[in-house]
Amino acid sequence: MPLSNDTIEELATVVDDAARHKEPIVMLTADHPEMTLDDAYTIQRRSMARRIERGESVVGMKMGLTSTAKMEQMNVHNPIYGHLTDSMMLPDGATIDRHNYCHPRVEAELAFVMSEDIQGEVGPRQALSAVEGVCAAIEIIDSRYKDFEFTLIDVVADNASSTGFAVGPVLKPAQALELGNLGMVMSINGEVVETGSSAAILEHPARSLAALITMLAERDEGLRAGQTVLAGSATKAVHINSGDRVELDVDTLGSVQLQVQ
Ligand code: 0L1
Ligand code: MG
Repeated sequence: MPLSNDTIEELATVVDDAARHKEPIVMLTADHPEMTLDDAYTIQRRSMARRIERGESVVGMKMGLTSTAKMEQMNVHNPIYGHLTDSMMLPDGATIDRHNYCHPRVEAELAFVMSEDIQGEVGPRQALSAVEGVCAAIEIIDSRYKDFEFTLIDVVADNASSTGFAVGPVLKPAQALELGNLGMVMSINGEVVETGSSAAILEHPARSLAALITMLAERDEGLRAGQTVLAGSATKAVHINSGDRVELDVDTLGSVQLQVQ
């Protein structure tokens, strides 16, 4: 049986407060084992509604758990999505404060910038036709759950751990670029910590974009022109600490950096 509206609102407040105050919480399914994936996506949307009431705006979406490495790390088999707000956007080269996070990690990603609204069940080619440009991106994920103990349903309710992202220069048009097998190298303080290929992002980043649009269609939603979409990580997530300089280089797309203080 789905959770009642009151319980959904209560749990949306719990995850929203945890993200706002950086206070880790016990996974929601511990007290609500009956929670479904659909409930979790509703909780995610209700927690976004709370952010919007506080003045934030949704600037895009992210795909999560897209690589085999990440799926194995999480012991799951399907990708998920989350919402990105303007408060999560960081300029390329930004300095972030480690103390503003619970247990932050970074992921090596690609991002799409949409040129048109798009909604419905689409394939990769159609999804790409609504894209203006593409860029290298670092995502910061920061699960709000204590000791990283959570199920897939908990992660979805917690907006897929979304916390921050920075993108490099946007290259256009995306359709003219070969995106299927770009080398991706993530370094911390000049030392390579993860290497991968864009092929690891659901086999092709455009497949990830199409999967997102198709999942959103289940709720009669779509993407809007101008939104940014993080296609998902090509590698495992890496913990960051004060003093770290994180750099991601992507073949032909260029690089993006973050500094942790
Ligand atoms: O971006 C993602 O791949 C979602 C990660 C969610 C789980 C985690 O916090 O590791
Ligand atoms: Mg990610």
